[in-house]
Amino acid sequence: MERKGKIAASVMCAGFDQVMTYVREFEGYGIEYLHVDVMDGNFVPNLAYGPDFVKRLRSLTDITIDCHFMVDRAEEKLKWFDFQPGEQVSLHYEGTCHIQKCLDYLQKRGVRAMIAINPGTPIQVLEEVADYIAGVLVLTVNPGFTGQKIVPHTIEKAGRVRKLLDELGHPEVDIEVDGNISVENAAKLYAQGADIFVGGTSSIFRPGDLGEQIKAMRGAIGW
Ligand code: S6P
Ligand code: MG
Repeated sequence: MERKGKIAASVMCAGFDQVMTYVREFEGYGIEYLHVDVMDGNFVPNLAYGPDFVKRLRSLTDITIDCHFMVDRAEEKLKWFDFQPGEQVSLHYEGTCHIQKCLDYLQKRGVRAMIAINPGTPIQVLEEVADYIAGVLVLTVNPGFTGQKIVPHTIEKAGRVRKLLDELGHPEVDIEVDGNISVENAAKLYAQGADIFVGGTSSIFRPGDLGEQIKAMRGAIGW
């Protein structure tokens, strides 16, 4: 059966005044996730979205929240958000001393717990947490900002992550990719086994017709 990639639209790329206009359009186009970047100014040199924003967004749409935590001491901040069953939350390996405990906490609440790995994070860290995750978020840029260029080796790294997860007996664990996911890069990452693609300024938020941008992205990921 053909594998159909999913799109997680990055809310940070919408502009604060346009968020709900985009969300209504995304609903019409069947976009699977809203990717919400949480940044604390320490783990990454930028600030973005907190618990009140996520709570309000959740109340306004049925599109599933996909929350990307870029924070230090994630074990504390996680509890500020009332994550719901079925939602997706990714935590960086380096964002807490208690990564397994945090992933287990989320999983036990029915949340799709994901581990996020930076371009420089060794994939072997997955060996210790593969039983506690629904997915791996492979950062294809060093996180913090929109509009960056892909770190080239992360394309084949996504393939190595797929192979390792399969070897560990976890073919069901999804791979999400985030950062400069243009249509061209999405096609390459899809070929490496990626399942969920963060749509940002490189793809669906490019100037032009949103429907056409989404169609081009879908075309690159197995639709
Ligand atoms: C930034 C964040 C990302 C961006 C998204 C932007 O580090 O984690 O989710 O919002 O990657 O997409 P683009 O196409 O501008 O790189
Ligand atoms: Mg992100």
